[in-house]
Amino acid sequence: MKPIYILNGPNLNRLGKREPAIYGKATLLDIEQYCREEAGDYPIEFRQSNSEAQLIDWIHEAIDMGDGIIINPAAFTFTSIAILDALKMFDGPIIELHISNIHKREAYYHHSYVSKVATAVIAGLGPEGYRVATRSIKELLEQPANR
Ligand code: CA2
Repeated sequence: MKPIYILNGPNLNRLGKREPAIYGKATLLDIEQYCREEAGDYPIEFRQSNSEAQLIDWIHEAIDMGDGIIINPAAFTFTSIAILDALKMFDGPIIELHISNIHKREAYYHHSYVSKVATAVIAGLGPEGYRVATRSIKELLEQPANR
């Protein structure tokens, strides 16, 4: 069993401190705990960075060492062809995750580059979406085609 990489993009280290109506009250540490509970024996690498380059380096690490990727690229979702290119090299399942329903929001949140390579997209379930994503990626990884 190789780890599931759970990667979080810019500003998500501030969760729980501002805009609880949109992003909920959970901190990123709370969310990491939800993922660990849901992952059980499955190893997870839970990380956050405000830097696009760092996220790309972690995707490269996941290409070499990981079974699956859950990624909330935050604002890079809508801007980063570099993250898209890195994710294209990953062979396993990729779940794109957003805490809010990006499609209900301003037009600049409507076009995701990452969706082009995502196996599945979860948006609008709040911090609970991370539990759903962790459960779902484990189920995807049980399917022989994804291993
Ligand atoms: O809903 C999501 O998870 C997002 O990926 C969050 C991003 C936003 O750019 C995406 O459209 C949707 C923004 C994260 C901002 O993080 C905050 C953290 C604490 C308080 C306010 C914002």
